[in-house]
Amino acid sequence: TKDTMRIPPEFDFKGYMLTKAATVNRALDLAVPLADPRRIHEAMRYSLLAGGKRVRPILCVASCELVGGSEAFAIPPALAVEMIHTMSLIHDDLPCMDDDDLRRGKPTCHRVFGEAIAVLAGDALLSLAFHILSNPNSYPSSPSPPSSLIVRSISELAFCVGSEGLVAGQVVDIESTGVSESVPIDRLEYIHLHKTAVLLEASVVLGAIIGGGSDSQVEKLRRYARCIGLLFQVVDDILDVTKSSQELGKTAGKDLVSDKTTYPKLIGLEKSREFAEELNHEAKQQLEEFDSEKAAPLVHLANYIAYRQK
Ligand code: GRG
Repeated sequence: TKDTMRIPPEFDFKGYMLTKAATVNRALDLAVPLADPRRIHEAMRYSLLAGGKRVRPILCVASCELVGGSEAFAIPPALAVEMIHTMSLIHDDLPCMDDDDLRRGKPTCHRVFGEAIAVLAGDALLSLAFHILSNPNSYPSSPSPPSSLIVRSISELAFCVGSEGLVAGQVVDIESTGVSESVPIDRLEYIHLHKTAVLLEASVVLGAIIGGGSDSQVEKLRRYARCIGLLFQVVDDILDVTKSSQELGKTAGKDLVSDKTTYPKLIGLEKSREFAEELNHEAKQQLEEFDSEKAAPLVHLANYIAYRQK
């Protein structure tokens, strides 16, 4: 019947994520060999291959394939965004920033290799990301993508990491930490858009650019990524409250006693859940003009971010 025809065909999301993550992991492993000096490459590999979910590289590949590009074109930008993600985590964990001992369930880079090597491992990953993205020989396809598309993606990524992107988010976050009054909601949103959404945006946009997407497709996918970036953080805040209240066996969780400003603190749990629903809906609206079968990975990725349990 008409109705059953509208139901999108079955899509094996788990299988999709596992397959793509395995491809990305193999390429990451090859991209950072244990060259000399050994210690720095050990540190880079330690953090890069520590078992992240690979959400950013998978978004990059999915977006490239959605606009009709090949997976091979998306591999260098996918590696680049994961390297930048990892370097931002290494630097974020340093004693001069968040001073964390654990990351992805393992001791942080500076805990294992010392602060100097951890700073340098972050710097080296940032540099390697741009080397891989800009070098036509990194593309496991012949021919490699047109150089005009490569240049556009370099510019996009460079802007997103810099002082109006990731770094801006981190700076405003630092400036907002430890202040006695709670952070206003527009500033909270600014921090999330810059610390989290901007790199998800670059991941999706780089995939769309390198895959040969039109300007209007790139902009649709950019809006999709911004929505899921903010969604990621709103859900994080919600899980913070619900998880800790479960753990403590009462309604008020650790979130309400910690000094971190969160969405549930500012607008309440119910409104936060509504906001998450709206963001998920808005993200999917951006995909409406694409072929629904081809858009399935990005639709499921939005749901995965919205309905995850940790
Ligand atoms: C970029 C030059 C430069 C400096 C870094 C430290 C810093 C500036 C920015 C901090 C960025 C930061 C730590 C953002 C939080 C990102 C985030 C949402 C992490 C969690 O991502 P997941 O869940 O992690 O995808 P996995 O481990 O699965 O990869």
